Amino acid sequence: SRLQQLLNRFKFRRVLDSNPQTKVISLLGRIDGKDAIVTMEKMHFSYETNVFKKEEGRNTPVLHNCEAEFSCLKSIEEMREIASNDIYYWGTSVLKQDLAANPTAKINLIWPATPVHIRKFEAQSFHVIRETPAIYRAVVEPYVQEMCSGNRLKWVHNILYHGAESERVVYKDFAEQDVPEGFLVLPDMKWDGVNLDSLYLVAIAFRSDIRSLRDLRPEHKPWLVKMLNKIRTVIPGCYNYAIRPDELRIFVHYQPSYYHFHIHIVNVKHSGLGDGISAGKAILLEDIIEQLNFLGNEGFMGRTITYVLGENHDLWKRGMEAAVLEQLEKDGIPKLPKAVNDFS
Ligand code: M7G
Repeated sequence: SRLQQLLNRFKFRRVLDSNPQTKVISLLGRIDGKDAIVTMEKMHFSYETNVFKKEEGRNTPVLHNCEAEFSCLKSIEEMREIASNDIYYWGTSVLKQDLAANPTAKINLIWPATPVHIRKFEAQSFHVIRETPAIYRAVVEPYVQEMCSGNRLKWVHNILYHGAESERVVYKDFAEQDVPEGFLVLPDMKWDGVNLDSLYLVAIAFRSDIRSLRDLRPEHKPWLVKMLNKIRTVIPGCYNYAIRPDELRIFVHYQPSYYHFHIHIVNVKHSGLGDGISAGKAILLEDIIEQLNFLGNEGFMGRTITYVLGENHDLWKRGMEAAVLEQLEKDGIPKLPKAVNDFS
């Protein structure tokens, strides 16, 4: 495969980040002289599966809940006991792997990676910041405009208009493809496509006038409600009803990485996603819809939004750092005492 060929030419430079809890490591390197980011994630276990089975005397198949072929214990191939003590036993094992049903790891490659990508993946410090409408207009909007130009949204346009990943689209809302209300749903790049416990889909709107949460106004409410309900109606069926509508965490990021309106759809069980679903980053679509009842005509454009921003994000140096210092002072939060470095 093309991915395999590219990875074969990968020349390692350094580790960008490594997280033993999420079992994710991100490496920076070069392929053919251009920057490349490889992210590897150890996959979770599978246990149960849902299948429809034909039963005697019925003409509609019945949904069966059963143990998956590669469920945790069934897949043990080799085993070594480390120790035991009283009623406690522990050891390590090698599990049977299968590329389709039980892969070992998920691998993402971004190539050629831009400096914005590299900074996003790199370990960094985060700050809670308050973005007022005035700061949005002065600092963020010009940045958003820059991010909308150039090639950064190419992958989105490829999906919407050029058939990229088309065989993976699980739902497409079409009256006509170019109807501004339309959207489609497909597996997110973050999902391994196998394990439903970590189900991660992304819904992408066809319209391009909504760059982020900030552009949402009360007139968009019916459209958002329609998408929310369509998603909850259709997605469980796409996955054999192994997931219920109320087990989908449906949210939007602020700040997003890509300024074309899209919605994250994730199994509620799944929380091992870095900061992707934490407070200060993910906002439930339900809450967005509800807030539009109260925000007045300009919608989110008139609201102060508090969120978490990493120091590597361009917005930090472009004005957010200064804004935070100003806000802390205005709120009367005491300045930190100057620390002397005493490590020796
Ligand atoms: P975001 O909130 O703008 O950025 O969401 P984030 O990456 O910081 O969460 C964009 C979502 O689209 C993310 O969940 C990405 O994993 C996903 N995504 C990004 N790209 C480049 C692709 C792609 O090419 N295909 C698919 N299927 N998903 C993508």
